[in-house]
Amino acid sequence: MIASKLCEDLGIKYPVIQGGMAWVADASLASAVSNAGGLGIIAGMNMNGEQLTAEIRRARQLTDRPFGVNVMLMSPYADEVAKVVIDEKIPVITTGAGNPGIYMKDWLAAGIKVIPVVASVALARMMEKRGAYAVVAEGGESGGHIGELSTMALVPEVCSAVKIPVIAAGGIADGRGMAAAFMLGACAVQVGTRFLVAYECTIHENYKKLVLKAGDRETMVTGRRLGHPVRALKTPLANLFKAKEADSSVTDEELENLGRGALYRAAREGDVENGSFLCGEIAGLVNKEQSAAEIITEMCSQAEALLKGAASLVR
Ligand code: TUI
Repeated sequence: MIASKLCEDLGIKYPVIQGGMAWVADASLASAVSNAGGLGIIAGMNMNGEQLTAEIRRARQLTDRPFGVNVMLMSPYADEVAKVVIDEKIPVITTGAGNPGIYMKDWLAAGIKVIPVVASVALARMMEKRGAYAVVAEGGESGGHIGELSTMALVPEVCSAVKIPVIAAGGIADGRGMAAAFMLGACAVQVGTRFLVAYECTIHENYKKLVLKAGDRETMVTGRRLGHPVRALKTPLANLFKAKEADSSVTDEELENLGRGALYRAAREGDVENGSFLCGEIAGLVNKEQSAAEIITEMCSQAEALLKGAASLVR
């Protein structure tokens, strides 16, 4: 059984945390992951306070197990979401796309375990000082908003810099990635892309089909010019965005407008032409639909077997 102290602290069976994916991570997926023994996460990114409260209550109908909320710091609703997690007594939150410093004091006073997603050693250190329970070290292999470093370099660098638990993310979709993350010093993994094709994931069928058929070179990064690089599948919108980004006659505002609503169009409407299908590099390994429980148990049993067998590699 692959487990760590983090599992005990969070009240989960397996050290697998679900990514807080905008327009994807709803009560259905989060409750399925929590029921399977992982930590389900509801994305706060695409909801105002009222909508998030309703989604949290829906998840409570679907599971008795602990689940968390992701606070996306670039969201226009971040302030409302930051308050709802306290009012609703959410036990654990992850944050993304920024520095959650301004909310930390209130969250910690409410007894919430705060797990910021970081893309650098500097932010990991700062979060440890501010009282974070753990950090997710997320490499640029991930889908969505990314930093500069790869998982292979970021995870051990963060592990060496802080004493709090480190959760690895970015490019992890099977037991091999999970075992490697443990070898780099992580004590849990955060998984996004593989959960996109879970039966309990409610995204549009077109999104699932694109992920299932994607090969190793079918994601790309756009948005660097705007200061928020995002990894997504190479679809018509991503290619158009890239072309416009390189064109100095296109203003930043025009670029922002091109991306507006694109996550919704992908995840909820399955609009292959005009949607932005956020997805990690590991999509090439994600080839079958399964339940969240199958995904988690398969990953953990494979990682356990690999870690147990690793001694045979050393003479
Ligand atoms: O947040 C994510 N992934 C996301 S958020 C998202 S929604 C979005 N939509 C449009 C544009 C941008 C985002 C889709 N995917 N992952 C966590 C993450 N956080 N990755 C990288 C970071 C990060 C980057 C820089 C965290 C902090 C940071 O710097 C903070 C600072 O002030 O030092």
